[in-house]
Amino acid sequence: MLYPQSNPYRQVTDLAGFWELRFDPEGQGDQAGWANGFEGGRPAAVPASWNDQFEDWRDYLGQVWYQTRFSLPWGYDTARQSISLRFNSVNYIAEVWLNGVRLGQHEGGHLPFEFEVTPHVLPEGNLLVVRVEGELKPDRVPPGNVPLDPRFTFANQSYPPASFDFFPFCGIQRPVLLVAVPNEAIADLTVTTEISGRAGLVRVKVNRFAGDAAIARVSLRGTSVSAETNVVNEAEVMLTVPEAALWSPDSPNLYDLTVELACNSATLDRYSLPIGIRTIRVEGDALLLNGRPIYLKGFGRHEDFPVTGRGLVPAVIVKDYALMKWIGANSFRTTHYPYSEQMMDLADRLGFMVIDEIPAVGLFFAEVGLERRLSVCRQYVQELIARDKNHPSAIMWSIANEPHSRLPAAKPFFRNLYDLAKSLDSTRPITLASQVGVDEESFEFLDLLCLNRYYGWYTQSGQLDEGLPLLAAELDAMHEKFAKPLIMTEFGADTIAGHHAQPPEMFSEEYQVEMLTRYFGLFRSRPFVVGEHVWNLCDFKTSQSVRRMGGMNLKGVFTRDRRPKLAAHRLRELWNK
Ligand code: BDP
Repeated sequence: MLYPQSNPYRQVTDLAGFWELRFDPEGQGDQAGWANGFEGGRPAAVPASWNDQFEDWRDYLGQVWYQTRFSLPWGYDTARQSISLRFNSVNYIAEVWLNGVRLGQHEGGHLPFEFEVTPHVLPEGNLLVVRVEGELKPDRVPPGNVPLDPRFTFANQSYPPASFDFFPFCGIQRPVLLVAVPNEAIADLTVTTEISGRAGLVRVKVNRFAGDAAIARVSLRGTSVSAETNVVNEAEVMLTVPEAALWSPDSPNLYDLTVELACNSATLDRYSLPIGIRTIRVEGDALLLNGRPIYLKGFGRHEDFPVTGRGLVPAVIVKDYALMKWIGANSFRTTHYPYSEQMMDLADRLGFMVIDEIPAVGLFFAEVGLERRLSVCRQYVQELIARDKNHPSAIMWSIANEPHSRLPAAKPFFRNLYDLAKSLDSTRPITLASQVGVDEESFEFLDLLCLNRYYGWYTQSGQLDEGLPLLAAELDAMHEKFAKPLIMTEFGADTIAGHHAQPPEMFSEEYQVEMLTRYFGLFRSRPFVVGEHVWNLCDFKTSQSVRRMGGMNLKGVFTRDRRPKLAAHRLRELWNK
C-alpha cells in the first residue's frame, strides 16, 4: 500500500478542515438516513480526536456522524484516472458513504484503509459521510469492558473502562485524502535490501493494477544505478549499488528510488520512494544492524497531546524527535498501536530504529470472542506490514503488548500471528512485549525477548534495593530458558514534575532518576540485554482511576507539554557517555 503522492502522474488532496459532527447516542441517524447527509452538525476539526474538542462529550465513545463537502480539484479526471478516498486512521469502526452510496467499513483505529470512488464522485458538490463508533468491547482489539476479573485491573477500575492504560480517544484522527492515480498505475512496491561486501543489493518488486504489458524503469536518483523489466501484473528487479551508503542511526542515508512505468515511449505512471540500505537480524545474543551489534536507547511513547487527543500534529512529531535527539535516544516502540505515516517517514530521515507494534494491547485468551480477536489481529499484521514494509526505520514487528498469556490458548494464537508475519516479511525479527516474562511460552519461537517490568514501583514499591535483585534474577532466568537477546521495553516511575524528596521517594523527580540509573546499571552488566526503552517519553492522558492522578500517567521523562524532568537531564548524561 503506497502512501499517496503528487507528481505529474498522480495527485493527492488533503480534506482536512472543519467537518460537521453529530453525536448519536440513540442511534437515530441510521433510521433517519444521515448517511445521505444530516442537519444540526457542529464544527469539528479533522484530523483530531473528538473527545477534547468539546466540553460535553469527553468520555463519549459511542456512535457519531461526520460529514464534509468537496469538489473534485482541477486536474482530477474520472475518465483517465482511478480516484479513491484514503483514511489514514479512524478509531475504532468507520462506515463511509459518498453521495449516499455506501463505500464500505473498516475496523481498527490506527491503520489506513481506502475505497475507490471513481464511479460515484461528482465534479462538484460531493457529500462525504462517515459514521464512527469507538465503544470498548471484549471482542475488539484492543479490548475494553472486559467482564470483572481481578487480573484485569485496568478494566475493573477505570473510566472509560479500557483494558489498556491510555485514553481511548476516538474519531478521524489522521488525514483523509482524495487520491488520483492513472488507470494503469503502479499498485505497490516492495523493497528489500542486502549487503554484499561494500555493495548494497536492492530488490524491488513492482505490482500493477490491470493494464497492458509495460516497462518498469527503476533507478536511484543521484547515482547511475538503474534497471528495467517488463511488467504485466508483477515483476522484480535487483539493483546493485557499489560503495553503498548504508542506513543507520548515525548516518541515516536514504536513496530516492524512482519507478517509472512506460508503454510505447509514453510514461504511464511514476512513484518515488526514499529507501535505506540496511540489514537487521538476530544472531546469538546480539541484535545486528548492518552486521554489527546495536543497542537500543529510547522510549515507549504515545500519540497524545492536549485538545487534539490522538490527532496528527506535525509540530509535536518534530518536537518529540528533537527531544529524543537531544537526550541521546536512537529508537522507540510504537506503543501500543502503529503511529502515523508521518512519524515513520521522519524516523527514516532522522535515523530512529522503530519497534513497530500492532494495536494489540490488553489481549486476553478467554474463549468467548477469541476467534474474532485473532482474526482482527491477523488483519492488523497484514495492514501494518503492507503499510510499513519499505521503511528502513522499522526494524522489528511487535505483535502484542502485555498479553495475559497464562492461558494455553495464548501460544497458538501468537504462533498463528508469527507465521503470518514471517510469510509476509522474512527480513525483520518479530517479538512481543511481555508482562509474564519467563512464562511467556511464545518466546520459544519469537526471535527476540521483550520485557516490561516495574520493580520498585508496582511491586517492591519505594524499595529499589529489594526490586533490583529480583529483576536481575528474572533477566537471567529468561536468558537461561530462551537463549535470545532481550530488550527491556518498559520500566519507569510516575513522577510529579516539581515534586522533590531526599531520600528519594515515589513520585519525586529524584526517585525516577534513581530508578532509571539503577536499571541502566543492571542492563550494562548483562550483555544479552540489547536495548532499554524507558516508559514513557512524555506524561500522557489515561482513563480516570485511583492509580492515575488527574487522569494522567506521569511516567514521562518530559511533561505532557514537553518540559524536561530531572530524569531527562540524567538520561542525557548516561546516553551520551
Ligand atoms: C504497562 C503497560 C503500559 C502502562 C504501564 C504503566 O504496557 O501501557 O502505561 O504499564 O502502568 O503495563 O505505566
